[in-house]
Amino acid sequence: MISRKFFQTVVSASLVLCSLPAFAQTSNGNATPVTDYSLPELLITNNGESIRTQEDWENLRRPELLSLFAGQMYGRLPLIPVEAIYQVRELTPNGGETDIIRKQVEITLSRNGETRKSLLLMYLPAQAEKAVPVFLAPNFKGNQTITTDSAVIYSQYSDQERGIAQSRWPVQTLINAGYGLVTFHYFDFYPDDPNRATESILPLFTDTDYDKNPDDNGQALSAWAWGMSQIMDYLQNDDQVNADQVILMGHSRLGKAALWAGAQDVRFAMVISNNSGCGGAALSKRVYGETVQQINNTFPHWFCQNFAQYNNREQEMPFDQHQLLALIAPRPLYVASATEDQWADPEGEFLAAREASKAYSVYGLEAIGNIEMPAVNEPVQKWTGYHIRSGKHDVTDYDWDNWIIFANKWFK
Ligand code: GTR
Repeated sequence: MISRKFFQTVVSASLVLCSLPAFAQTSNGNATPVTDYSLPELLITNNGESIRTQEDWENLRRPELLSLFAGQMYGRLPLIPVEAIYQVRELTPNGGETDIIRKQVEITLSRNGETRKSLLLMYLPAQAEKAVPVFLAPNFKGNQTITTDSAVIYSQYSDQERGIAQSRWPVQTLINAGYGLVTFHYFDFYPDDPNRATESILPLFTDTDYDKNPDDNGQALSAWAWGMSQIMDYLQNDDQVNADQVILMGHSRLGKAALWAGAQDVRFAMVISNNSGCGGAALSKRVYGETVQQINNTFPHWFCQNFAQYNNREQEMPFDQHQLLALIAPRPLYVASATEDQWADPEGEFLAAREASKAYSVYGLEAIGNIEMPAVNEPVQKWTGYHIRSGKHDVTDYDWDNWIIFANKWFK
């Protein structure tokens, strides 16, 4: 639990940002006012010191914020190394017929007498003369669902049909742009069900009985983020991948996990959040769309137990999601929203990204800055990027095209 003194310090350091009320549509169609709220300061430490330099940000404020998110929201996992074995299960080099290399790598992770496996599906440009930048993006339904390619090995926890999710995965577009794609089924690290914790990676470290665990123990979001870092370990060992140019992309709940992974693990060179909403890029204190109570009740296995203390108490939270986005600084960050995804609060996602610009300014970098919310389908791309596209909660070619343009700014 946070101490009262700490809480008061943070509250007194708050900045009143919004005293509207603006009116908003929630997913059930009710117009609800966005309540008055104030955001905890980004660049003032718990002791009230102002952060002006890169060193102070990295040595003082960044660790405080990381610890707050770990202790109060996403939970902690022990930073104990596990034994990792990498095995190439299938490799199709360019046989003259295609410009794509397909590679499927199994990662076996062991500790504490427990073993878990994750299967990576990789597509890489065959013409590349050197190691390539890659998008690392978990999939929802199994590797075989992202393409109709019949050589793709089924992910262990999925029997869903080949190709059913292919509209979200423009493999050829990525290859043409010179990028590789690395994907895996997120169930590999925690099958997304509160009753399946024993099948997750948690038993490698800890008891899965919630009652026996400290309230800051990580659950599914932590496990997914941890998995992303394990994959990063593998990518650092793969000569065909430029491990200094790994772009982590996650959609929706996987956008939440990608942000948490990117915040903790600075090896990810760029992070993209797509429609990540509550617990992702959206400000919780706006209480617009999905609320803290709704997310904790529907998904009791996502966050740590401590997070439930903020159910219906968003204004008492000593942190908010602009601070999570700031933890990506100085690395490029892109936040994407969709007009029909009001459940994820597009404006709250934008405002968090805008506030996070302050952390980039500490590095002298021009992030999206203090602008108004951009018009629909008019991306803003500075050191950080943002767009709101027309349409629903989804991953579309429009999103990928803009992420490629953004990635090209840094990696080409
Ligand atoms: C919803 C959830 C959101 C988002 C979404 C998804 O049911 O309320 O927070 O994570 O699922 O992951 O598709």
